[in-house]
Order: sequence, then structure tokens, then C-alpha cells
Amino acid sequence: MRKYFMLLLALALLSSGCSNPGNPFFNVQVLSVAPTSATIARGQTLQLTATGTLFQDGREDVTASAEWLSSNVNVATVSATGLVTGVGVGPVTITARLNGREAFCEVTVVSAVTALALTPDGGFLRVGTTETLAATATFDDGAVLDLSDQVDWSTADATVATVNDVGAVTAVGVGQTVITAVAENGTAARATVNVFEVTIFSAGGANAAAIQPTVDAFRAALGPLNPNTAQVFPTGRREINWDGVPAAQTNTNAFPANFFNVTSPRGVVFATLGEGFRVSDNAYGDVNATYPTQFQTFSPGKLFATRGASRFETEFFLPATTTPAVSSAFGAVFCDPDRNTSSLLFVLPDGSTFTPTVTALPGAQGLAFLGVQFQGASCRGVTLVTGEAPLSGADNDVTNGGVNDMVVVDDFIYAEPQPAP
Ligand SMILES: [Ca+2]
Ligand SMILES: [Ca+2]
Ligand SMILES: [Ca+2]
Repeated sequence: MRKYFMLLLALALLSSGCSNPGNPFFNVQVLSVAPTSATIARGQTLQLTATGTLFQDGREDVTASAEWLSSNVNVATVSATGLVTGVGVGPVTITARLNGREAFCEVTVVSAVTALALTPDGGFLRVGTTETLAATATFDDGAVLDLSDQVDWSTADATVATVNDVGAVTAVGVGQTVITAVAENGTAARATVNVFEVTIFSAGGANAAAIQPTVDAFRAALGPLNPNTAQVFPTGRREINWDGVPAAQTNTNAFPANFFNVTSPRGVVFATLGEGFRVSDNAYGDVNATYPTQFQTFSPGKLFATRGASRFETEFFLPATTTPAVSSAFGAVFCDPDRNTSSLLFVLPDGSTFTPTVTALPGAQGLAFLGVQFQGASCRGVTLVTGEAPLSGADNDVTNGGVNDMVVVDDFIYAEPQPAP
């Protein structure tokens, strides 16, 4: 077997140029170039790589060893290390040559930028975060190329956001700025960037008194409590504590989702993928007799939950209308969050999300408050993730013999809904 292999090796060496044993690449069997075709703009560069397939040793990068040639140096030049530079408009063939073998890349060089676009436009960035914009150019021959590393970038207000030479925008301070990109021929494009910041109000403890200072700080930050009327106030806050819900709409899964926009106008409507909503005056003891050992009120004596789900949405409207609105702050009391699985989910106007979790866990039967105040942003609504499973007669809380963290809510506190921008 070994003898047979040695014979094969000898034959291979003979057939692959062993007359030139001083050349380390004498046994290159196949030479390839990547990419094999490309479109670049005049002035743009493109790094090609050459790979040799060797008889014994597999594939090897031979970019630095190959000889590089351009079929037309008036269209594109190529350096000794395979770097192509577009010089004039047209097609050109770049050739890599090594030990008598050749490989090619067909390059098209395009010229005039006729349009430039920046994406995303209208993004929302939290202070301290970075997002990279893309500058996409359309050329006179219809070619479309990403020119992010070729254009000149600038910001209208560096105290709001800065931008580097490849389009990476870093949020500095609350506000709005315009990012501009200019191509070599002067074609420009602009994108608006909104920078926001958030203040988190978070507390957890064994009883209402333990979270009261944080709740009150959140109230103070939002301003005066507005009355439960159809009017839109320019400032201030609204609250829902569930305690005034009539008896006929308490302890039933048919609590109206629009109760606090129609019956008692406060500018919110609820939505759930579950079976409905239920206000309880018995800590859901009529759903599961063990729940009152876990759920206490912040404001006596009613609580709120969705049924058939463990999350629901709160959407903002101009009070007593069907006109969508936005709010810049929302907070809620969470009853008995035992694990870090309850949260608020805000969707910003650009579709990005901000999802703070209830992390100030209160102990086995306590209360937590989580409030978020935005500066420089407001939201159409908020999703409340309340524990890990729907309330159920068969599903006790995790600290009372069950497997899932059961959570309900009490007071909602939110900034006055405002007309959507
Ligand atoms: Ca209450
Ligand atoms: Ca518990
Ligand atoms: Ca729980």
C-alpha cells in the first residue's frame, strides 16, 4: 500500500513541475480568485484574494505571492497585493497569475451617483448607544452600491449625536439631529435621528409602605393628577387603581377593555390574546383559593389581571375618543413577582423596543413597582408581562407549591396621553 502511494506521489511531482523545485508554489494545481465578479464605483477599492489548491497541503492563500494584472489600467488598477482601484467607467478583467496558472475577476467600474439614500431614517437611539446608518447610492447605469465607507458624514448637532466616517451614529444627548452623507460628486442624503433617555423607578418590598416612596417619586416626576374626564391636559398624569370599578364589573372575566376610555375616560384601552380581563376584590381567591396568600393590594381593595394569558397591552388614546395617542411615562404595581420574568415592553415610534424587567423582587408575597419615564420619546402603548402563566385554579404560585410565577397588577400611573406626533 505504501509502495503504491510513493509511486503516485512521484508521478504527481513529475507532472506538476518538479523541474522547478525552488518555487514553493510549484505544486499549485488550481488557482482561484475571490470574488470572481464585482461592481465598484470610480475611486472605490476592492480587495481580491487568490487561493491556490496544492497537491499535498490543501488550500493556501497566495494573494501576496500571485502576480496581479489589469486588462485596462484606465478603468481599474490593481496593486501587487490584489487591491483593485476603480479609475474610469467600464468593464475590466483583473488577472491573478502564479506558476503559469491564472484566475480572473470581472470588474465593472461605474461612475456618477444619481441618488443617495440613508437607512434607517427616523430612528430612536437611547443616550450612549450606537447605530450604523447605511448610505446606498444609485449610479447613472442603474447600479446600486453601499457607499457607507466612501461618503462624507456629518451631524447637524453633535450634542445630540455624533457620526463617524463609516456612518456609525452615537447618541449623546436628548433631542433630534439630522445626519448628512455627501458623495464624491456632491449628491447628498439626510436621515433624522432621535435621541432619548429613560429614568427608571424601581422598588420592591413586603408591603405597600416599602414601595410607597418610589411610587410617589414617579408621581412627582409626572406632575399633577388629572381628573377622569374627556379633556386632554397638556401635562400631568393619570392613574387607575381599579378600586372604583362597579360591583357588576368586578369578579367577572367580562370587564370591558375600554372601561377607562369610555365609562371613566382616562385615555387607555386594554388588549389581550387571552379570554378577557378581570378586576378582583378577593385577590383572585374565587379563581384559585390559594391566591390570596400571595396577592396583596397596593391600593385596597381591588386588583387587575388578564385571563387566559399572562401578558396584555395597554394602548393610549385621546381620552373618550378613538384617536390614538402617545404617553411619555408608564408605571405599574406588580403583585408578587417572585422571579425576574415580569416586565414592561415599550415599542418606540421606529419599531424598536425598550423592555425593562421587574428586578426589584419583593420576597414571596410582596409588591414591586416599575415605572419608566422617557425623555425625548413617547409610546403608543405598553405591554405588561405579568408572571409566567395565566391565573388558573390548577396552577398555584411558585412559592406556594406551583411551578409558575403568578403575578397580577394594581395601580397604573402614566403621563397624560398626548396627540401622536
Ligand atoms: Ca387597587
Ligand atoms: Ca409568591
Ligand atoms: Ca408570584
